[in-house]
Amino acid sequence: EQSLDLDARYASARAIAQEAARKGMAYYARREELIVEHKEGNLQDVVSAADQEIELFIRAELARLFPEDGLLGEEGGGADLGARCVWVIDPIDGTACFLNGLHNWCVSIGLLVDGEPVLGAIADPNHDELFHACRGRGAFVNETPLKVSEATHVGQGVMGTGTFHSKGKGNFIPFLEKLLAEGGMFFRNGSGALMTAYVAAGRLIGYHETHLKSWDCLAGVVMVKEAGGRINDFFRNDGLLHGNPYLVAAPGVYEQLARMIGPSLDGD
Ligand code: 2AM
Ligand code: CA
Ligand code: CA
Ligand code: CA
Repeated sequence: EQSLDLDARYASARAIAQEAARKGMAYYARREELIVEHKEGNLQDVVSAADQEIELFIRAELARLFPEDGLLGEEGGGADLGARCVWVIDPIDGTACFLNGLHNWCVSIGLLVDGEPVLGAIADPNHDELFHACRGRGAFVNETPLKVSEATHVGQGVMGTGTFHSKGKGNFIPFLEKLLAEGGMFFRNGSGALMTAYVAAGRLIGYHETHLKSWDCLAGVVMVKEAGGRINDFFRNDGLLHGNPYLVAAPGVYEQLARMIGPSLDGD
């Protein structure tokens, strides 16, 4: 079996995410000048030159360092997805926040090895937080180790939740009603990657979206697992390419949340 330099990939993921986040801050400072396009006629699904140019930067760096690896990015699509290592990139997660001057956006870079999420880096330049994890080595924010919440009931903490893609949208209000009925509290900041990292950090007890894309969560999923959390069967049925319903949570509340969401969570 061909040897794999995971150390180099982990270090590069962190360095490139940080550098891309620095570039993001320069665009953020002049966000009012950026030309904004709407995707598929959805007025909320926005993309700017910052998204496109930062993704090109990340792809070029990864292709230069690891020319045999595959790439999948929100803006640039997939290339060499049959490769042993596939990078999954969201150049700006939280573009709607970014363009509106809300500080909740980040750069997310994750890596699949043989189809499994193995490492991730999420850089949030507004809060000077770099979340990162590599399988078997723990999860961190900057140098501090991460651990999921110890909550055993949804009434004991804050739950992340949201809905964006039209798929599954009808399941959102029923979930929210059940959460509130159980004494839960909800939070959303517009970045699926940061919400996922916050679960790993124990700031949120869990995070559920009725439908999420793999580039929103792949890097964070490694962090949640390394920090002791659980994830649903998100990658089933081509979830990597098309997305699926999503739940990450602390182990003490995972089952309770999965029951509230119902069979849509891991169904077809
Ligand atoms: P994006 O900024 O990379 O498009 C889940 O909420 C995901 O949906 C977010 O991580 C975000 O990724 C995307 N999204 C796009 N527009 C959104 C909006 N107006 N509000 C919330 N999420 C949005
Ligand atoms: Ca987007
Ligand atoms: Ca995203
Ligand atoms: Ca994005």
